[in-house]
Amino acid sequence: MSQPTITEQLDEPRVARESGRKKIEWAREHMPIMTAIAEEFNAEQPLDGEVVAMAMHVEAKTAVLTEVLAEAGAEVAITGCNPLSTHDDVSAALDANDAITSYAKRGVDDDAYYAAIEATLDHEPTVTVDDGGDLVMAIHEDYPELIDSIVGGCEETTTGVHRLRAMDEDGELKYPMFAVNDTPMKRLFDNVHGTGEASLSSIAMTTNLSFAGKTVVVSGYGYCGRGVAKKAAGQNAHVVVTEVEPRRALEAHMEGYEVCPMDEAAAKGDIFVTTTGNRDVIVKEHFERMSDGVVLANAGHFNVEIDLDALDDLAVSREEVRDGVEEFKLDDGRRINVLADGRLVNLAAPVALGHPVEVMDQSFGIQAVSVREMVENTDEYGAGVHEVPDELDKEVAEIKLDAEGIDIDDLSSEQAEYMDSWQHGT
Ligand code: RBV
Repeated sequence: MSQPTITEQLDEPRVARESGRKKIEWAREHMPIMTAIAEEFNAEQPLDGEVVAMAMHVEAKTAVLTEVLAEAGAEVAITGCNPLSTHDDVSAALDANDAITSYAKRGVDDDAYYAAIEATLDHEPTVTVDDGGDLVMAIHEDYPELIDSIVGGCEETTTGVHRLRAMDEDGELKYPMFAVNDTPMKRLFDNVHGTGEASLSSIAMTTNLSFAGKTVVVSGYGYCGRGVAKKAAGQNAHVVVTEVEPRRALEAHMEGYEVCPMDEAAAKGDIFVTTTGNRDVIVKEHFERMSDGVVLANAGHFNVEIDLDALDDLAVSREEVRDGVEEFKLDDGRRINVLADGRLVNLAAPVALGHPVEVMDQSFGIQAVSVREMVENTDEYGAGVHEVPDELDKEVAEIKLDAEGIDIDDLSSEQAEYMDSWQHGT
C-alpha cells in the first residue's frame, strides 16, 4: 500500500505547514487541560515505544492531541474520519513533525479515504484512536493479524461507541476499547455545547442567514439534539423537536419546544438539523411537504440522515448556489438547500472549524488520559467496550476548574459519613 502522505500530495507544502502551525499554536494556547497533560506526558513518557493510529477530524485541536501523544513517546500515524473535515494546512504541519505521519486530505473520494485508513495501519499500531469506528472496522475486517499486538483503543463519538457495542454484543470486538464519548467530561460538554454552537455557527456562516424568527426543526433529542435546540432557541428561533423515544420527547416538551412527528414538522420548518445517528430521518415524503427555500443540515456523524438519493430523484436540477450549499429544484419550482453534502455540518461545511477549542480541550484531555490508562493498565481490560474510569474523568475536570480559577467545596468527614450511611433518617 503506497498511499501518499499529505506532504506528498500538496503543491506548496511549506506554505501550508506554516499556516497549519499557526492554527495549532492558537488552539494549544487555549487548551489548558492539554497543556497540563502535555507537561506530565513529556516528563514521564507514558507512550514510549507505542505506535498510535488515529482516524479523526484533522484540524487544529485534533493536531494538539496528536502532538501530545507524540510528545508522550509514541509514533503516530493519522488520517481523517470524514472526507470533508480535514484542514490540509494542519495536516501538513502535523506531517512535518518527525514523530507523526499524516495521510489526511480534504475532499478525497471513498477509495482514497479508505486507502489512507489502511496506510495508518501499515505502521502496525499498538493503540487506535477512532472517531466513528473506521479504524477498528478496518482492522477487524482486513488487518486481523494486528489484533494480537494491539493494546487497546479509544472511541470519540456516539456513533462509534454504538457501532462498537453492537460489535461487542455479537462477540466480534477482539480488543479493548474505551467509550471516551460516554464520559461526563466529553458528552455533557462536547455533544451538547460543542455540537450546538458549531452546527449553528457553521449553518450561519455557510448561508449568511439568521435563526431569529425562523422555525428550526431538530431531529433527535439526545445530547447533541438538546444542544442544537437550546442554542437555536437562544438565537430566537421557534424550535420543533422530532423524537422516537417517549421520555426524550417529554423532556423536549417540558423544555418548552414543540414536539411532533417529522411528517408534520416537514411542513413547518425553515431550517432542519438532524442529530439522530440513524438513517432515513428526512426522506421523500418529507421533501414533498417542505416549503420553498428550506435549509437542511446534518450534525450526526454519518451522512445517512437525509436521503439525498431520494431528493435527487425528486429534483429536476441541482446547483451549487453558494460554497457548501447545494440547491435541489423540484418540478413545482420549490427549492431545497442541502448543506455540506449532508455530511456533519459542524465539521464538513467549507467554513466549519469543528467544535470550540474549550470543549475539545475537555474531550481530548479525556482522550489523552484514556490512551495513557489503556497502555499502563492494559491487563485490566479484556476485549470489549469499557467505560473510562471515573477518577480519570474527575482528574480532567479538576485540571479544568483549576485553569478557570474556580474553587469548589470539599465534603466534611461528617458529610462523607452521612452520604455513605443508611441508618440516618429524620
Ligand atoms: N469533533 N471534533 C471536532 N476536532 O474540531 N469537533 C467535533 C474538532 C468530534 C466530536 O467530539 C464528535 O464526537 C465527533 O467529532 C463527531 O464526529
